[in-house]
Amino acid sequence: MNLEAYVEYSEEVKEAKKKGFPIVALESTIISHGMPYPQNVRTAREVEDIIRSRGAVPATIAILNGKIKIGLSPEELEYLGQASGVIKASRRDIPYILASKKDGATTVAATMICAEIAGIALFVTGGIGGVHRNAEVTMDISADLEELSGTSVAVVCAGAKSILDIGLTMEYLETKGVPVIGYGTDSLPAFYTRTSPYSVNYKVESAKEIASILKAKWALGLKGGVVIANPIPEEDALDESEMASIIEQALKEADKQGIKGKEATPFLLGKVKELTDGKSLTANIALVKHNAHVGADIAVRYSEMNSVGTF
Ligand code: PSU
Ligand code: MN
Repeated sequence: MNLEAYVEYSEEVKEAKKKGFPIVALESTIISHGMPYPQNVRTAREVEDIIRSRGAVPATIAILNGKIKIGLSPEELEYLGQASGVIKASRRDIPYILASKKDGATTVAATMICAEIAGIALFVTGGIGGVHRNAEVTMDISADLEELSGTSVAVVCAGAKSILDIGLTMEYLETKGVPVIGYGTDSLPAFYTRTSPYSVNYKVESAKEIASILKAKWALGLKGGVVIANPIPEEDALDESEMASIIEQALKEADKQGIKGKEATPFLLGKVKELTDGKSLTANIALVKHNAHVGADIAVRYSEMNSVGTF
């Protein structure tokens, strides 16, 4: 299969691949649809720097002018952060965007696909998509969950946001055989808050332990992803009951305006930001940075384990 027509690596990532350095993938929907400019570009840069400072190489993934980019230049990042008309790209959108030479910001699902193509095992983001509330009527279930079932990339996130039905999201992941590992926590984090009424499958305390879980899963040929749920730092967490009522309000507003499909998640994120006077954005930035730190540590351990060839 000749992928050269579709996939392009940045110099930094090309070099890292050649030398066998640990690499961490980053998504771009969070940049184009998840945060406003200029905080989006600044955060993306800072997240990349955190990954470098922990001894790994960042690879922000997006589709630009019909090419999948594994690693973005500062100019490309800036462009993506400001451009309008960038398509939110999940699995189904990739072929059209490539063929029509358009721009696409990759979701968790699409970033996992591109990371797997690039041979990158670790991926850091803020929150994954999931089963939306009322999905028994709307059937709105994020393609992120399907991707986690079959694409072998581990995703570090801050758990599932309560704009989703967290319980149904956990059930779906169980059905699909996706492990949900808590990093230092028994409780599944709910993005803005450190806990939720749901438990993770397993609590682990170190990056090394997570790396051995990944190694065991993929050594056995158990295809698919792993969710590594890393709680937002204590000092950045938002108040649980306040967030619950704000999310209710955002969901009502979405319903009133008839927001559906791929617009739902960006709309809800924007509404929550508005209703918290920007506090949700500050929390979002803090948790992504924390995830970058943890994700890089796991990538370094995973890479050590594989190069030494021990169990
Ligand atoms: N959750 C967030 N921020 C985000 C997203 C989710 O807190 O930016 C983005 C991610 O790119 C995720 C996508 O993959 O939304 C899920 O969209 P949907 O629910 O339409 O599948
Ligand atoms: Mn959806």
